[in-house]
Amino acid sequence: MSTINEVSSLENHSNIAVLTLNSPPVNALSANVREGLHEGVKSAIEDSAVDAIVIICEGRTFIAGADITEFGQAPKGPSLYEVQDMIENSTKPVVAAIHGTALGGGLEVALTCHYRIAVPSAKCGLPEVNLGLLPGAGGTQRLPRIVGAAKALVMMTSGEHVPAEQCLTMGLVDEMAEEGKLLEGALSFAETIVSEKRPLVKVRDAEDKIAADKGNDALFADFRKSIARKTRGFLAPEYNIQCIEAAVNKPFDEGIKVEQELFMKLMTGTQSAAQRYMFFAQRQVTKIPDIEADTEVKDINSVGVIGAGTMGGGISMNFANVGIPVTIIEQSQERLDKGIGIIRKNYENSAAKGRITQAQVEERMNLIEGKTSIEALDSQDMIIEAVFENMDLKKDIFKQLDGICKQGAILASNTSALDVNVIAAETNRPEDVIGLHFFSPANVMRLLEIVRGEKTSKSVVASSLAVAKKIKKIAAVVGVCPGFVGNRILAQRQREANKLILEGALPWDIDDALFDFGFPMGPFAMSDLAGLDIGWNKDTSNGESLRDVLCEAGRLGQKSGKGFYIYDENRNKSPDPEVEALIRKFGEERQIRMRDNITKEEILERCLYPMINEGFKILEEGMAIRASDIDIVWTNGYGWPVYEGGPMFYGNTIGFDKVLFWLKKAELELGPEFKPSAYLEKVVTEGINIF
Ligand code: T1G
Repeated sequence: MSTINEVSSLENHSNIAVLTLNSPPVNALSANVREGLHEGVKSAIEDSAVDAIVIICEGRTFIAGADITEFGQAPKGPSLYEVQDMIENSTKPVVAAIHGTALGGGLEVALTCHYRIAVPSAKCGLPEVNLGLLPGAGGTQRLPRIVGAAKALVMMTSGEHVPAEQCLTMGLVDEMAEEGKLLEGALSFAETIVSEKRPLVKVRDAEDKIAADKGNDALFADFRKSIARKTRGFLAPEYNIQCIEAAVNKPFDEGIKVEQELFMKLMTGTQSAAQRYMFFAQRQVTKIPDIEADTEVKDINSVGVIGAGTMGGGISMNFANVGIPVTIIEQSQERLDKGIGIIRKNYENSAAKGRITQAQVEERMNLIEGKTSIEALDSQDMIIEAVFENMDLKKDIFKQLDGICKQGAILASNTSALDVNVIAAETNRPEDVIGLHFFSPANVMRLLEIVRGEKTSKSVVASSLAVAKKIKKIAAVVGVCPGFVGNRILAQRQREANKLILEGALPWDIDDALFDFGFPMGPFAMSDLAGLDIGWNKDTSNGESLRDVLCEAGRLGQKSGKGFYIYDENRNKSPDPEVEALIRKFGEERQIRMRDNITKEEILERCLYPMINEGFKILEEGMAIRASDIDIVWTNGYGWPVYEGGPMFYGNTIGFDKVLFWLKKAELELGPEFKPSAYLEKVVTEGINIF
């Protein structure tokens, strides 16, 4: 065996040269890996004893893409194109032996090999779209030539990782090896290729799969329509489609030019910068500086949930979905049956949509047991309280749990705003108490705020992070403060949105501005969806607030067919002049001077800049570990468009100095609520990088 460089080696197995890459964690195409590939294939080609070459990787996976950490750096070593040319133009067959995930540039390298073999557990994909990019090493031109335009459209705009069996069916993989025996399988496959004198298949020359789609504009038009809603605001999906159109309608090399031009546009744009930032932010968020790697992580093999309402039901489904038995507690059998009935309905809806099988519905329902006595929670590893937001009720429940639950059980509250330290103080084991703030619908929303109390043990935090990963949540560890991170920042936007409508901006103007920015819905449409009467009491209502006025007018939101908007029978909303009149009257009665020159830009500044400012206050107070954690919370729980990177990344994109200047001006003109965070001032004056 000869070492090519620190991440690659070459060894002849009789007449087959095996080029092995070993560059943890995911054999990304760093300069070293590219050099290893280039030099390894070159010397194997030059070795007269060699008839074929196998490229294989050590570690958890085949090449998982270009090395994203090298983006934006000065290029070193051979380019990916040079590597691919060396492989594709080899005079000896080159076989890619795939395990783990062959993704992005990794699959593009494999597509320049003449043959591909994989183990059944392997997956292949071109997920560059998730980084705001497109495959920039020929993948946009080679993939359609192997799987056809229709499949390439789905793979490249969804970024899905396609299982090996499907890859074999699609022709993306030519041979399957036995699980765990990839090298043996690859060597015998290479032998067969040599002994049967099989051709050096260059994917770039394959035309049969795309021939049928030439000029088929309807295919692309229909596909664009089918993903329009899901990809609203993103540039990359459209650019991926344009590359596939080029692959179908242009010669290979011209298609490559289209790919290169559109790739550079995305690579140098803010969207991809934001999405790459979010890629690493998602990997950083689980790293808690003061929690060592050897911190005890408790096994959570059974869970208790208190409350079978919307949150309790959704939370329970997360655990049943991954095979963890759940005991749900409700005050009455009737409420219990209602709650469990809704869980079954949700599962059956998923089965009806083909997302799960009926057998899985029964399997999960069998993992959910209902009880009407809290005494039943004496053996579970974790208990999650999900009753309505009332401190006295929660304190009482935790006092009871303290006397019932086994030692070492994690006692969690799903409170979305209350003080977890006060709740923990009701027990003799505050170190075992933590906040687990799920987002509604809890079985769908990926975000989980893990609220670390002042006495919460490191083991309980580490165990909660492990549980979050198990139930496929993106978890951020936050401190105890009103509204934690998400709701605390939301309050800033809500306050300004409510003030703006009394200054003359109409609810739909504000919603449109935030919708166009990329939020799935504006604050007023959101309020109508949730219901304007949450926490409203008609007996005590006195028309003091606009919400009082709307509710007193029977405008409770979607559920009453009208709120800030009026709704048709299909719940489609439209602006309502009656609301405009109500708002104007409300303003006149309070001598509020309204103006009609509030621009979209002003609405965005008024709604977004205070959010960024609050983010700085949260960092200042240590209520979040990193700025990127705040962005994780807002992109995964509150609809901040990921291609804008979250409030903190967005603030940096537009310039924290600009945000500071705006806040200072607003503080003078509009009030002390705009006072800039001291930390923001410090970051701007000292040029501190908060990322
Ligand atoms: N470059 C650099 N580092 C990477 C990386 C990459 N491509 N992929 C993963 N890592 C790091 C990651 O930051 C983490 O580091 C560790 O590896 C484990 O990752 C020309 C332009 C492969 C499915 O988009 O989807 O090719 O935190 O925690 O859950 O067309 O990583 O430990 O320090 O995610 O087992 C296209 C991205 C690139 C795939 C493994 N490729 N990676 O998941 O582990 S663009 C991708 C993933 C491209 C070409 C274009 C996943 C994974 P740390 P992890 P995992």
